[in-house]
Amino acid sequence: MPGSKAWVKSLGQKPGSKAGVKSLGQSPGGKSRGQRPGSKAWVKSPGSKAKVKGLGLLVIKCHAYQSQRTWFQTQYKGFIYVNLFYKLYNLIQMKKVLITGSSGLVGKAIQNILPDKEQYIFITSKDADLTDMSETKRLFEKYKPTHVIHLAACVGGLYKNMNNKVEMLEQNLLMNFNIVKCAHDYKVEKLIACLSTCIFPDKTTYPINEEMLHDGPPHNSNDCYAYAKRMLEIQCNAYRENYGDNFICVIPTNIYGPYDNFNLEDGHVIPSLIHKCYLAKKEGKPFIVRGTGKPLRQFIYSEDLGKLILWVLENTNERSLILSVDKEDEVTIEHMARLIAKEFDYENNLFFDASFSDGQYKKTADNSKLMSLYNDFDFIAHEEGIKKTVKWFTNNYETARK
Ligand code: NAP
Ligand code: GFB
Repeated sequence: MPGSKAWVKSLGQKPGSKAGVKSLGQSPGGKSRGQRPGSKAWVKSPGSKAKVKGLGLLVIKCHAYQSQRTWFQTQYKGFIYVNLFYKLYNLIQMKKVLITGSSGLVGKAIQNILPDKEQYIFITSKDADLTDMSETKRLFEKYKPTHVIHLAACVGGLYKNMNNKVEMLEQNLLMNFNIVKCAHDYKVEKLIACLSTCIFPDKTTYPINEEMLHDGPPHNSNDCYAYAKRMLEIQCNAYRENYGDNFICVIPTNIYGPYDNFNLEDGHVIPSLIHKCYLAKKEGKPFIVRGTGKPLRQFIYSEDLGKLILWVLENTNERSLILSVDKEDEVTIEHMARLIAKEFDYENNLFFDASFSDGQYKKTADNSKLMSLYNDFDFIAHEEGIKKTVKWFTNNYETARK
């Protein structure tokens, strides 16, 4: 076959050489032996100049092909060496990023966007109950992480916070205390702890920024969760000041996206309303939105937040940083409820039940510090984020948390 080693080998021989002649002789329907290529008769025969030119071109092509092949082989070998070197470099760098809460909304988003997961260790409560110090220690002993992204928490929407204050306080206090202490004891190079804008003071001026965290009590609907998160910030700062540990806090606003908790009672507003609208449409019932729909929120899509957290891991050691869309993108609960109803083509069946609490009216966050560090970040539009989340939920209804 042309281009095959045998074929190239045969053609590589100079015309008139034994091998060359022999192979030529064998070509299907080949010429009679009298007009052997290169023989006087052959040279004299009509069109020989063209034949010679053709042959010449062929040889050049083969040589070109051969040198191309060699070039590719060299490149490929080069690629192997670079790849090997990169792997060795990472090994030497020994960067091991332990991510707690990996099965959650934000943890899954980070897993989805990470091109190369080699350096990352994804932990869930099945690996270790982080409220238990001995289990947390065992985790650090086993993996000896160089970096930690601490996402694990006892999390829920307004109604879960209002009805499970002890759990929200104790679970989060224990997990956070154990993680920060182990991060120090195991000499972690960088810890990213995750707070929330709902922990800022309720009675304050807007927009709120990173420095205003302890300027007053949080909203009473989530005060226990809020104080547990405030203690996490205090603990990180204590290690920064006393030991110079690079422990930093990121502060997201309300997050939504695939893999969220779509529980009708405990979930945050967007996943709960997506589930409610799904059922309302299926059963032909009214789509009930709790409260007045007037409260204001800034919503960030989970994968946008994932990208920002990975960016923080590599690019900044700011003590605390709000991760949010602009304050101009703050919207009412009603606005998001109508986007959801539109996705289900169920707009005309949406009603508000003001007998339910509205919770905090607003918690407008100032993202100018983030924008001063990363000003061209492209946040996904609410319409597109809701479309993706509704699609994910309807496609994964059987397995979704609910
Ligand atoms: P999530 O979906 O509820 O996931 C929570 C994660 O924590 C899960 O992976 C869970 O593991 C793990 N976890 C819970 N209890 C644990 C325990 N005792 N031991 C070990 N792991 C445990 O949470 P999320 O919405 O992704 O939130 C991620 C972070 O962002 C949290 O720190 C949260 O406070 C913060 N935040 C969330 C929002 C929001 O709107 N969702 C807003 C601002 C800040 P299992 O699945 O194995 O139980
Ligand atoms: O996301 P969410 O539960 O919590 O949103 P917060 C609550 C707002 O959505 C309130 C309205 O104004 C509710 O009246 N809402 C309407 C609903 N329908 C529903 C529904 O079916 N379910 C829910 N959950 N809300 C949380 C804190 O505050 O913010 C958490 O409690 C956490 O600790 C989270 O930090 C980010 O935005 O009010």
